[in-house]
Amino acid sequence: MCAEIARLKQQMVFAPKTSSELFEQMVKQCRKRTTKKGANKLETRRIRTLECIKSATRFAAGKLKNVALKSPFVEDLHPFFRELLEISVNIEDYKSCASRVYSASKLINRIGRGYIIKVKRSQKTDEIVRFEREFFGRTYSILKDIEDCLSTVRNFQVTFQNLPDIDVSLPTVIIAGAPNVGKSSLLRRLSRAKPEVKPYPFTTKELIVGHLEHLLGKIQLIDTPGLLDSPLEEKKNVERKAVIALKHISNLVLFIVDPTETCGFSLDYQKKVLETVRSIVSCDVWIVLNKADIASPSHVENFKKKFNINEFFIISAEKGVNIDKLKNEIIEYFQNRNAKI
Ligand SMILES: Nc1nc2c(ncn2[C@@H]2O[C@H](COP(=O)(O)OP(=O)(O)OP(=O)(O)O)[C@@H](O)[C@H]2O)c(=O)[nH]1
Ligand SMILES: [Mg+2]
Repeated sequence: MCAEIARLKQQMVFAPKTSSELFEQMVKQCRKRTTKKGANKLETRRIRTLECIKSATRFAAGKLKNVALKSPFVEDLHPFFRELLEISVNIEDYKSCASRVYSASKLINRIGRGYIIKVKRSQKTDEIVRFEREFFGRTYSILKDIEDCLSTVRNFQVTFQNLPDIDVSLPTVIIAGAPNVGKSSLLRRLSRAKPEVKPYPFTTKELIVGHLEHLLGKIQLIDTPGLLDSPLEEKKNVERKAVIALKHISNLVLFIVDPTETCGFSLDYQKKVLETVRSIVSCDVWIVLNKADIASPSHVENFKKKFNINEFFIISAEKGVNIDKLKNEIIEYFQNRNAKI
C-alpha cells in the first residue's frame, strides 16, 4: 500500500459519534478523581475538583486536538485520492469542521484553566461545587455546538479509511471496459486479488487492486467498475471511480472487449466506451479481446471491422487462455520503460 496513505490511515483518531459520547467519557475521567484528602472539608473538595477539571479538560481537549490534527490534510493528498474522496464527502465542509474541532479543543483548554484558577482562589465549598458544575455546563455547550462538525469529520475519516490500498508511486495498469466483459475475471488471472465475478453487469463497484511481481519490482493492476457510453460529466459515482483512476494513475490501460457481445453490450457500444477511455488517458491503451473460448472467427472479424484495429490480444480470462503471454508483455513493457528512464 502507499506508505503515505497507510500511515495517514493508521494515525487517524476518529471523531466521537456524538458530542454526548465525548462528554460522558469526560465525566468518567472526572469520576476517577483522587482519594487524596486535604486538611479540612474545603481543602479536600478543592483537591478533588481541581483533579476533576484537570483530567476532564486534558481528556476532552486532547481528544479533539488529536481528532483535528491527526486527520489528513487534504492539500497534502495526491489528486487521485482527493478526487475519490470528493465522490462521497464535501472537502470544504470537512476542512472547516476540522478547524472548528481544533478551536473547540483550545476553548475547552482555556475554560478549564480559568476554572482551575477560580477553584484555587475560592474559600467556599459550595462555590467550588458550583464552579465544577459550571465548567461541565460550558464544556457541554461547546461540544453541542460542534455536534454536526464531529459527524462531518467522522464521516470523512470513515471514507478515508475505506480508500483503496493503491500506491500511486507504482507502475499502474488499469483494466477498463464496458460492464460484464470480464475485467474482474482477468484481474483474478493476473494476480492474487479475488474480485467478485458474476454473470451480470455492474458487479464491481470499487477499485480493486492486484499486483504483478517481477524481477525488477511490482506492477499494480487495478480492476475498475464497468464504463457506460455516457458523457464524463454525467457519470454516476461508481463509474467515476474508474474515470478517476484512468485520469490520475494509469501508465497503461488494458481495454477489455467482449467480441461475443454476451456481456449485453454491442461492439458498437463498446467502441464508444473505448473512445471515452482514450479521451481520458494519455498513456498507451491495449485492446484485449476476452472470451476467446466462446468467440467464433466471425466474432473476431466483426470486431476487427468495427474497431478497425489489427493489434490486439485474444484471451480467455475464464479458461486461462493466453494469460501468461499477456502477463509477460505487460512486464516487458514496464521493463523497457524503466530502461528508457
Ligand atoms: N465464456 C467466458 N466467459 C467469461 C470469460 N471471462 C469472463 N467471463 C464471464 O463474464 C461474466 C462477467 O465477468 P466479470 O469478470 O465479472 O466481468 P466484469 O467486466 O468485471 O463485470 P463488471 O464488474 O460488472 O463490470 C461472468 O459470468 C464471467 O464468468 C471468458 O473468458 N469466457
Ligand atoms: Mg468486475
